[in-house]
Amino acid sequence: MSLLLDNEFKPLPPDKCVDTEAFLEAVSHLPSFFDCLGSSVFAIIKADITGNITKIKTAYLKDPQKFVTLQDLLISEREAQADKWPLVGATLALMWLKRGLRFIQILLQSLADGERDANNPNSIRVNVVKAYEQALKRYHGWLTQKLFSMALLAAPCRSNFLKALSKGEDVGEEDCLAKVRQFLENFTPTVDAIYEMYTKLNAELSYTV
Ligand code: 03F
Repeated sequence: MSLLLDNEFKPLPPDKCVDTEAFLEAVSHLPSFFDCLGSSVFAIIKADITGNITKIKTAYLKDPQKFVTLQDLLISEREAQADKWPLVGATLALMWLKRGLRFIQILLQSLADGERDANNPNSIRVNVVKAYEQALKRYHGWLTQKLFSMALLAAPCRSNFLKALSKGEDVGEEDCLAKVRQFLENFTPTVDAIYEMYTKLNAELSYTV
């Protein structure tokens, strides 16, 4: 079993266009992480992320030579379904997937930066709440926010979370955090580039679920 963090994202090219196939390969390793977390609330999150990856992959496989970058996919959908876009297909799936990726990025960054509750140093609550408030909360109505509260109660402690990232391998905490920092080196620019693409194409929606 390999370290989850060994499945790194590719470096972003100078034009900041994200390669669709490499992106799909990299995100495909994320859902299995939720299996180590136990609570059934994580199954809901896993299903949402997996569903979005599948939707993007299905759109991509219709014409891999045409949809080399994620931007190619979005622009093609905009042309084909101008009346409904961006509320369609891969565009909508990636809109939500990127919010989950932003959540993961902020959570990992906060852990790497050593942000902790001094009274409860083995809790990741402050890190998870920070990530939620910045990445997802504004898109969630009260019911989904309740679901978040349930997930928060079921969240693992810091040491178990780091162990889960290491897929049970016996690596020390500092080694694991070093891997987290290395993982973020390509992950953060990729997530940023996807956000910039949504802004540039005016594809971002702000409705709540
Ligand atoms: C909208 C919406 N999706 C969906 O309705 C909500 C699903 C449940 C969200 C529950 C909130 C949970 C927050 C996370 C708490 C985690 C606690 C952490 C403990 C560690 C969209 O769904 C569909 O996606 C779209 O396809 C559809 O068309 O309107 C559209 C129609 O609806 C969301 O809000 C996206 C939720 C993404 C959550 C990501 C959470 C990631 C959690 C943990 C990450 C752990 C870190 C892993 C590290 C791996 C490192 C390598």
